[in-house]
Amino acid sequence: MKIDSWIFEAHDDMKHGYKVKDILYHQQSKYQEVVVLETEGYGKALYLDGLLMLTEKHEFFYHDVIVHPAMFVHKNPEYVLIIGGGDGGSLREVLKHKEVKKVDMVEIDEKVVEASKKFFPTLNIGFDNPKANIMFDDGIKFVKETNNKYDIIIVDSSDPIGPAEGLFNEDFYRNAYKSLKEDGIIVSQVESPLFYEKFFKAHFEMNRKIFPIAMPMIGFEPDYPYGMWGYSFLSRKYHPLNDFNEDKVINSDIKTRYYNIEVHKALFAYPNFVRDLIGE
Ligand code: SPD
Repeated sequence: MKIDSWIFEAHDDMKHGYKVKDILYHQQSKYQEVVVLETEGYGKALYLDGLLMLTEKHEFFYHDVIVHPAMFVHKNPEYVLIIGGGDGGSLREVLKHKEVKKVDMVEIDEKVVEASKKFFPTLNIGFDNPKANIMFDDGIKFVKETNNKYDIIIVDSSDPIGPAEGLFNEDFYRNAYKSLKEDGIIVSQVESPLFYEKFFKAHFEMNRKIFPIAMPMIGFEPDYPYGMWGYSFLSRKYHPLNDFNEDKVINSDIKTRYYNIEVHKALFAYPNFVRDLIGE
């Protein structure tokens, strides 16, 4: 990865960049290149294999969406599994929910957690929480082998190339389905419908064969190319709108910077090209 006064996440026909002040961490782990930079205007940034995972300034857009809609729709989310999520952002948001009794986090790469512990004080606040159980293991293997049953599974992965590739295939989702209680919900990051159209379409075709409810959430995430970001809401029972009890949000003291009742509903309001992609 080339880093000088600018850093670019480069794709075939476009690139997305930030002005760099300093390189704080640059290591090749067993799995990927892990880089933490101090940027000029966006705080610290985490890159894995040259792809931007987050900036301190804007990570809340992503972590609010990957966590809160499912946590508020579920009637009593006590047991949560996070696959990936080594920066700690999803764990921080899950732990805001008082019903939570235990969070298992399965991160493949210890270096990502190490980088977060050293450089991301606003993200790493959950690692020492007594409800959090951090495991360094392969999430694919974990869901295949575990007998645990979770209320919520959050797949906070990197992109579908490199170590996270297997987190997007059918075997993984069939095993994850079995690791849910009968009213469990899975939320995954599924890239941008503008950028990975075929992948996005295939993800929902595949998951409609597994889950009674498999719906996209379309959010905004300025850290990523194009800004429009997709997540999947895969549910064994609860519908994200019909079973959404707004009072649960109104009566909660959880502070969020992006998520609210109207944003929750808007995540399921699809532009026409997304409707076409998912065959609606
Ligand atoms: N293109 C970037 C997709 C990365 C999604 N995961 C981000 C991890 C933040 N916890």
